[in-house]
Amino acid sequence: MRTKAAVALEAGKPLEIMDVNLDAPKEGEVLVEVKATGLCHTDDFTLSGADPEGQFPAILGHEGAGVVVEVGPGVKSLKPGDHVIPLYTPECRECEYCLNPKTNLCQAIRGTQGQGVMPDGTSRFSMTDGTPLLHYMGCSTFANHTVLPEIALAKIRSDAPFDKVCYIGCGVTTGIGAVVNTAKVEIGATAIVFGLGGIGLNVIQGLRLAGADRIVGVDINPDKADMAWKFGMTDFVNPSEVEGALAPYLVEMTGGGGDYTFDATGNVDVMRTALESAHKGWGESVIIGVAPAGAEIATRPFQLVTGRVWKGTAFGGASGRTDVPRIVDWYMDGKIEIDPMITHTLTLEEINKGFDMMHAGESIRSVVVY
Ligand code: NAD
Ligand code: AHE
Ligand code: ZN
Repeated sequence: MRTKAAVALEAGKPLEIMDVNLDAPKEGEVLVEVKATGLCHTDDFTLSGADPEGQFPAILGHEGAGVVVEVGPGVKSLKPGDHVIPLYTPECRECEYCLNPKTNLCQAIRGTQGQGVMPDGTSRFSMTDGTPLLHYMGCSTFANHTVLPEIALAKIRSDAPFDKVCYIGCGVTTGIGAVVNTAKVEIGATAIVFGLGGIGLNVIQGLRLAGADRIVGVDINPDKADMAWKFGMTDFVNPSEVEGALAPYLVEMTGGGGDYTFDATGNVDVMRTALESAHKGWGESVIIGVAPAGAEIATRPFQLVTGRVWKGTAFGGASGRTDVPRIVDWYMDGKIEIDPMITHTLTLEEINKGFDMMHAGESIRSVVVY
C-alpha cells in the first residue's frame, strides 16, 4: 500500500513529507493506522546525528497511538479495529529479560530493532522509487500507517483520545515510571528534578502521585517553571541565578540533598550534579536523559562510597503491554493529567515546525494528528 510519511533522509536535514510504500504485515506483525504521534526529544536527537545508533534514510517517531488495520499470520492477541499504542520497548513475556522482574528491557527483537528492520531482517517501508527506508525504534510513527511486531503493541481502551494518549507511548510513561518503577519513591520523600520539559514534568506528576513532600525543579529556562508549579513542583531553581556550585546549593536547600534526584536533560554535567545533590547515605539519582555519542559521565567514587546510588531507566521501567493500558486508565480516570502538556497540535506537513518549537524551548509536547 501507499501511505504518507515524514522521512528523515539524512542527519541534520528537515524531514520530508512524501508518499511511501508499505508492505503488508508478515508473520507475527500488525499493520496500524497511526492516528496521532508525539514529537519526543529523542527523535530530534537522532535526526541531529547525535545518536550513535541513528541510521538513514528512516521514518522516525516512537510515541503514537492508532488502530489495527490488518494482522499478519500467527497474530493472536490483536484484531482489526483494536486501539493500540506502539512500544519501543516491547514485551514478549517469554525472553530471559521479560521473565526477570528486575528489568523491563525485553530483548526478543532488540538486535533487529537497532538495525532498523523487522524481526525477519527486512524493512516494510520503501520510497516510491524503491529505495529502502528503515524503521526507527521499532515504531516509525511519523507515518500514517506503520507495521510493528505484535509484541510491540499495547492494546488500549477504545474511548481514549488518540491525540492525548499517544504521549503515554513515551513521555508520560517514562517520567511517571522513573518515579514509581525505578526509584520507587515513598510518601514524604524529597526529590530534585533536573529539566522541566516533556519528561521532567511527568517525573513531577509522578512524584506528586507517589506522595513526595518536596519537589524541587531545576531548569535553565525559567519559562518552564509555570507548568511545573501546576504539576506539583514546590521549589524552583534557575542554575544561572545560583552563585557558586549548584550541588552544594541544592544540598543545603533541601537539608542534606534529595532522597531522589532525576536527570531529564541528557546533559552529562547535569547528571553529575544530580548525583552529587542526592542525600549522603541513601540518596538515589536516576538518569533518564539520553546523552550524545561519545559523552561519558563522571564523579568521584567517594560519592558512591558514601552511600549515593546512580541508576538509569528506559521507558520508566514499564513493561508496555501490561503497564501502558493501566496508565491510559489513570488518564481516563483523572488520576494523571496530559492535556496541558500538549502545547501544540500540528498536521504532518507542519512537523518540522514542531521541531523548531522544541529547539526554541517554546513547546512541551507537539502532537501531529493525521
Ligand atoms: P525537553 O527538551 O522537553 O526538556 C529538557 C529540559 O531540560 C528543557 O526544559 C531544558 O531547558 C532543560 N535543560 C537543558 N539543559 C539544562 C541544564 N544544564 N540544567 C537544567 N535544565 C536544563 O526534553 P524531554 O522530552 O523532556 O527529554 C529529556 C531527555 O530525556 C532527553 O535527553 C530525551 O532524549 C530523554 N528521554 C529518555 C527516555 C528514556 O527512556 N530514558 C525517554 C524519553 C526521553
Ligand atoms: N541509541 C542510543 C540510546 C538511545 C536510548 O537510550 N533510548 C532509550 C529510549 S529514549 C526514548 O525517548 C532506550 O529505551 N534505550 C534502550 C535500548 O535498548 O535502546 C545510544 O546511545 O546508542
Ligand atoms: Zn521518547
